[in-house]
Amino acid sequence: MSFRILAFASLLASSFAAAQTADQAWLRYYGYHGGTVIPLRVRALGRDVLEQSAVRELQQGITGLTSASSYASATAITGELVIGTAPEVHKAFPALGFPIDLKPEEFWLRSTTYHGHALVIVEGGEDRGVLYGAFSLLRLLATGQDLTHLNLRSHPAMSIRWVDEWDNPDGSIERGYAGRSIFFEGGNVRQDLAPVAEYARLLASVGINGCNVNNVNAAPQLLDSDHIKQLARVADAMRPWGVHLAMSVAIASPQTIGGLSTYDPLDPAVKAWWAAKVNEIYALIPDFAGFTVKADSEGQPGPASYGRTPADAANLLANALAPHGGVVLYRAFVYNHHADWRDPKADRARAAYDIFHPLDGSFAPNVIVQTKEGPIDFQAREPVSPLFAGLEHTSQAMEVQITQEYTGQQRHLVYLAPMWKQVLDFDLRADGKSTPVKEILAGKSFNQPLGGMVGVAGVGQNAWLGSPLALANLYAFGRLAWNPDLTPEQIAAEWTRQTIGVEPEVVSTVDKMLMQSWPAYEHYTGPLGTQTLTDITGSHYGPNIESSENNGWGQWHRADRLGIGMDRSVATGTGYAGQYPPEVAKLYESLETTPDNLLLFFHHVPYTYKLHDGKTVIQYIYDSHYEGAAQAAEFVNEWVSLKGRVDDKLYEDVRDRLVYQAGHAIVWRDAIVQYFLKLSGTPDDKGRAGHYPGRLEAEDARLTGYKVIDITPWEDASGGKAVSCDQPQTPEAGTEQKPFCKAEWTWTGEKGLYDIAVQYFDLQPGKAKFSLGQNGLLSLGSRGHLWTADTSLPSSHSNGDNSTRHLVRDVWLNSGDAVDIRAIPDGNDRAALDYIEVTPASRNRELTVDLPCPQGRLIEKGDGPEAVNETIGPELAGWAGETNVGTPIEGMLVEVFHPGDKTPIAATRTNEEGGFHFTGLAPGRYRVKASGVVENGADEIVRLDPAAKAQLCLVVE
Ligand code: GCV
Repeated sequence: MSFRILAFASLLASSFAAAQTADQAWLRYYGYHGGTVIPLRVRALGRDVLEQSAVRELQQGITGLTSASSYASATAITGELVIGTAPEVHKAFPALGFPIDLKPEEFWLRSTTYHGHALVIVEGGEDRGVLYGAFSLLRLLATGQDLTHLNLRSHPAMSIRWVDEWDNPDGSIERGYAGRSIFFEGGNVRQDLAPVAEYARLLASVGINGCNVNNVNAAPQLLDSDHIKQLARVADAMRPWGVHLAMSVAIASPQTIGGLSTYDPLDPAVKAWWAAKVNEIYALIPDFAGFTVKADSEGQPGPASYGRTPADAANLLANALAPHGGVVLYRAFVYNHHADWRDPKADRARAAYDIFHPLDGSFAPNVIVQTKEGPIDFQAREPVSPLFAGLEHTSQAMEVQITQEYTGQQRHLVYLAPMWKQVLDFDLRADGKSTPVKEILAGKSFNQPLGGMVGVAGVGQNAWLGSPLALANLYAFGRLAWNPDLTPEQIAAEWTRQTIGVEPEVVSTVDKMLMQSWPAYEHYTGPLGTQTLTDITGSHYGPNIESSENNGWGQWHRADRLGIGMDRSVATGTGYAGQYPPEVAKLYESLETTPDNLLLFFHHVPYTYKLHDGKTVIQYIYDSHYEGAAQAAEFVNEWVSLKGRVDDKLYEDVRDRLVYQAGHAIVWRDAIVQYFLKLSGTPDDKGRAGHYPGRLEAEDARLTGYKVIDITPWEDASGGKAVSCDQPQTPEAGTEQKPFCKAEWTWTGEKGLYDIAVQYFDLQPGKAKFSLGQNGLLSLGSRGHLWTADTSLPSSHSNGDNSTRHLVRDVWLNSGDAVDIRAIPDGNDRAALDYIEVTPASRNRELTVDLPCPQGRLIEKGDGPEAVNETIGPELAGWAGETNVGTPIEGMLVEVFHPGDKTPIAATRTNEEGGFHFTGLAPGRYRVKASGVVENGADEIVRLDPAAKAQLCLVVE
């Protein structure tokens, strides 16, 4: 019996050395929180590669968990943590009488004693089970479970638990929002596959056993001999974690790269080509998982070209794969994207069932039909696909989207587990019996050999999914595919504890935010089953209501002056409702029994139609958008309440994302509300729609350089219009100053302290510069009066994709003050401006974006000290810059005087960010002067109070 204890420290070091690591997601192992102990000594009974991965992971994990906490090795129970397959465990500890009937992926975790020694045993059916058992044990430890009487047996509900990556050979990722591919670059597999191995480790930790690495819009060249060799390296990188490589293939490959004149699935030469190709793959990748196929869909060629069926194509590939144990995942996402929108009976939702249901029973045993969760395309809300009940003689997998294509593209927090869970739990009542989707996928309902879940992941080089909180979706996908009986709340809590923090308040706050995020998003985008109301022919991101209509894509909502919704009933509509088994069909057929949240998916109703609680549809549209946007704003407050309790960098990253989301939720809210207000002509009972207190439209401002433009679609700008700065960008003759555009308003409201939100369009490429000024001077508010529009948002023209807001806090306004925005455009970014919105100052400072002049206050020239109505402290810091758009000025002389004196008592020069800092000033009144570098300096009087720090902005004219 060999004891193989590895050096923990070196293991940790090697994991941190990799650029992109699993610990950036949830495998952080950062502190032990439980009330129990575990042996530090880990031993593998077998030598298999997966067992070795498991033993290393346990050593690394236990070391990380214990060393980062008060838990000391002295308190560890003596004895061993032993891992092995059932036969190995049985052989090593025959007296324990452990079971040997575990399924290959199953595991059993037990704590016991053996000859007086404590023993924790991770037993797996096969090596895969051992690996999953090891990760499960680590999860229990990391989430603080009591392991004193450990006795946990678990096996996956579904055999297929895959992620699909839609990566292209050039390194781009279709619908990916986290940077470039970890698999491909420049047409080939990347040299550096370290991130792939780390990704496989992450996947294995939640039980995912397959990874399809290329876009379902498949590049045929990946099947050539050279690329197969390259892909074998990917398979090698993932193998230690039990993640099997799969590929998407184009059904036309025999013709496009095989040199045949046809790709007819029934042609013998085509069959021979695929058989040879599959043999070639297995010679290099013996554990190859199989093929995924998108055919006859969105321009992809398919069997329909030869009058053949999807079953013909699927079986062709399945027969080639069968001798090697491979499978075909044939996607049911087959529909006509040139449908006739004038035809009231046309309905894309019907397509999958219409095409695949008649083929039930004709697929080879190693074919799995892969169906998206809903009948359209990953919308914020859809009913469950009826096809799950329509294939009783076919293995099935459900495809969900982890990458948030239609659900905020990772810029918005949307935790998708509650959506998936609703689908998994939905009882389709096939044959009048209980047939929840999760049991169909598990193969139980219809007694099928295979089945499972496929998650379109879209991981990239940018911290896997770009947004830290979006990783909860990848985690949840794996956990649900393993055990669909888990609740989204349980999964959220598990993930948060492992990833964000363990303090009860941290866990409960993050979990609450996660759980509220999908409903919030649905509310401020497309409620009542209207789908997402986004730009469906473009970005799939910002609002564009009419993009769904008058085209063949079939994402119609049929909104007109009188009503909204698709009639999909059997009696008067497209008949889609009739594709469900009778009990469910009946539910959706009737207006009365259709749940409100799917009403407009199934029925066309007038805006005045009353929902179950008596509220009209139009009022619900208004209310839900205001509530959703308010909820998005609340996420910021919730997260801010965790300041100091979560990692600082994570805190700032997430806060900035949530601030952005809150702003974009307002763009959504206003777009949908003003559109339906105009279309329906029905006012908002609560008087909000069309009324924006404190909003000053850019098109109503006194404009210098700026000109008024129409925004398309009109609903994406307040009032449909904005202003754009089309000034030439070369400096004016004889000056170094770039011309700027200006929009100026007169504040006619009460005097007081306000926050000013500036709504503008941030286009790429280009980084326009903005400043907010008052009475001709730059520098208003506590922070952020200067900013650069440098965010990367979709679309190349100004619209709801890139409409974003910047907030300046604490601006003192007197009635009659002139307030202005000045901007210098850059490249394609024309510094387009929609409006400013002035609201009473909020107390929540955390919304402030960190920019120069933190907490500074402008003291106007000529104002006496009595004008300084703020107490400020014995420490004086500030920022000096140019008036126009506030370029910071380096090297200015800043002097502090007693008022009336000519000799300064302190002096310094501004640094490269225009900043300066004095300490040790006695409380009192001072004159502060900035001069030099530019001719006219600024001269201000401030009062220093012992209680607080003073920060001052000096404006140089
Ligand atoms: C890979 C949607 C996406 C497409 C995707 C397609 C699919 O239509 O927008 O990018 O193509 O689904 O699932 O095949």
